[in-house]
Amino acid sequence: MSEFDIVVRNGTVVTAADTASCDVGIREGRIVALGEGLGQGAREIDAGGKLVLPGGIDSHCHIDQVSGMGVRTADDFHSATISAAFGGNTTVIPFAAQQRGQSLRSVVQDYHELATPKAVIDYAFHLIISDPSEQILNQELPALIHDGYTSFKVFMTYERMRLNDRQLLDVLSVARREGALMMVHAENDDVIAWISAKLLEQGHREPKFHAISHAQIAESEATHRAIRLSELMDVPLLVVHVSAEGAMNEIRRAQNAGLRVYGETCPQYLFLTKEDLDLPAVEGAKFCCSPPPRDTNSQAAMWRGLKNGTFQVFSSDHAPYRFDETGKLSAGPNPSFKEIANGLPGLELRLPLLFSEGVQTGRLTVNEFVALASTNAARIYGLDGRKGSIAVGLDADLAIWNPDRSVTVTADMMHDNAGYTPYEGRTLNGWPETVVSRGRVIVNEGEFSAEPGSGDFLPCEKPEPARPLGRLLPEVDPATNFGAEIISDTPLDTGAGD
Ligand code: DUC
Ligand code: ZN
Ligand code: ZN
Repeated sequence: MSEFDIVVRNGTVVTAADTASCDVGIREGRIVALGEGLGQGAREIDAGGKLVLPGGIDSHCHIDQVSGMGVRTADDFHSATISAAFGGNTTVIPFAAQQRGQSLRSVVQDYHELATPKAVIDYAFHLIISDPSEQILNQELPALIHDGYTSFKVFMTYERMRLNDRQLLDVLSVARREGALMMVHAENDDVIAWISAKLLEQGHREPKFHAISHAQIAESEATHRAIRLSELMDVPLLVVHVSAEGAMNEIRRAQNAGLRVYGETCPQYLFLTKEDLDLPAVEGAKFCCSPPPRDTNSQAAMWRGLKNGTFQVFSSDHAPYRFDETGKLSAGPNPSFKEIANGLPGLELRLPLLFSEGVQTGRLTVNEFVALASTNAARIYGLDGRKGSIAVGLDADLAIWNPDRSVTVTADMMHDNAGYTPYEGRTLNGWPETVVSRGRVIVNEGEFSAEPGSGDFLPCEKPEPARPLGRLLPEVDPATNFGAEIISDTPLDTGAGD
C-alpha cells in the first residue's frame, strides 16, 4: 500500500518565506510530509523543472452577483471557479452582496444556494453592506461575523450601494466591536457625479469619459477620508482596487504612522490604461471598471506598491459582463459611459499576468509573488489555518507552474463566461500547468476534472484582535458621556428618523 495518496516529486517548493527542493506528500487532502526522497504515492507527479506554489487565493471577485449598477455578472459559481482553477487558484472569496432592504442573513443563504451545487474549488464569502440599518448592525452582522463571515466591503460611490460618512462610522464601530475587517471601495461619489453631469451636458458619452469622470482625486480624497474614519475608530481597514499613486500614498502614509491599513491592487491597474477605453464605437466599454485604468505612471506606481509592501493583496476584482445586451450593452447598443456596467474578467489571468510581468522580469521575487498570490490574503482574511502556504497540516492546495512555458492569450482559451479578455494577444511567460485542490488533481495538461459542488465553504477566523480602547479617543468622560466606550461598546442608535 502506498504511503501517500499523491507525491509531488522533484519540484522547487516556494512559500512566501522559503524556497526549497523537496517532495510534497499528500494524504486525505492535506499536506502530511515535506522532504527528500519521500515514499511512494498512489499517484506520482513529476515536478522536475517546475515551481510548486501554494494555490492562489483570489480574495476579491464578484460571482453571480448583481452589481452596483444593477446588472448580474456573467459567471455562475461553476464557470467562475473552473476559470479560477485554470489560473492557478484553489480558493476564491467572492461577495454575498446585500441590496438595500434585504436581510443580510437571507443574502448569505442565497449565495450559499448559488455556490454549494456549483463551486469546484473552496470559497469563503465577504459581505457587501449597502443598508446598515439597526437590525443589520446590531443583530445580523454580529451573528454573521461569529459564523465566519469576518470581512465586509462597503462602497463610498454607486447610487445603489454607497454609504455616507456617518454610516461608515456605524459600520466601522461594529467592525471594532466584533473584530471584523472592513474593505472599502473608496471613490468620492459627488466628484464623479459632478464631472459626469458636466461631460454629459456637453454631449460627451463615449466610454473614454468614464475614466475622466472617475478622477484620481476622487479616489485619493475618499481613500484619505476612509482612513481617517477608521483611525477615529482605531480599526483595521483594507482599501480595495487601488488604481493610482495619490490613493497609494494615502495608504503608505497611514501605514508609516502605525495604522493598520492594508492595500490591494489588481491586474487592470498594472496592464491597462485609459487609452484602452478609447476604442471605436463602444468597444472601450470592455475596459470600463471602477476605478478606471489610469496611465503608465500609475502602472509604475502600482508595481512599486507591490514591491515595497504598501499592497499586501493582489486580486482580480473579477466582475465579468458579456459585450452584449445581457452585460455591457444592457442599456442599449450605444450606451453613455454612465450606463456601462463596471467590471472586467480577471480570475484566470490574474496570476499568469503577475508571474510573467512580475517574476520573470525581476520586479518581484517568486516568494513575493506567493505572498501576493495567496499567503497574505489567507492571513488577512483569517484562512491561514488551512490555506495560503505549503506546510504540514495545511490543505493540499498547490499550483505547479512551468516557468518556461509561454502562452499567447486569446478569449477562446478562457473558461469564464465573459466572452472576451482585456488581455487578448499578450504573450505570458510562465503558466500554472497542474492544480491540486485539497489533494484532488483538478487541472492537468489543460484538462479539468472536479465535480460541480465539490468545493467547500470556508468559514473565516476573525482577522486580528481589536486594540485596547482609548488610544486615539478620550476615555469615557462621565460628565459628557463621550469617549471610546460609547463608540465601540454600546448598541448602535443610527439616528434613523433624524
Ligand atoms: N468596480 C467595482 O466596484 N466592483 C466590480 C467591478 C468594478 O469595476
Ligand atoms: Zn469596488
Ligand atoms: Zn469589486
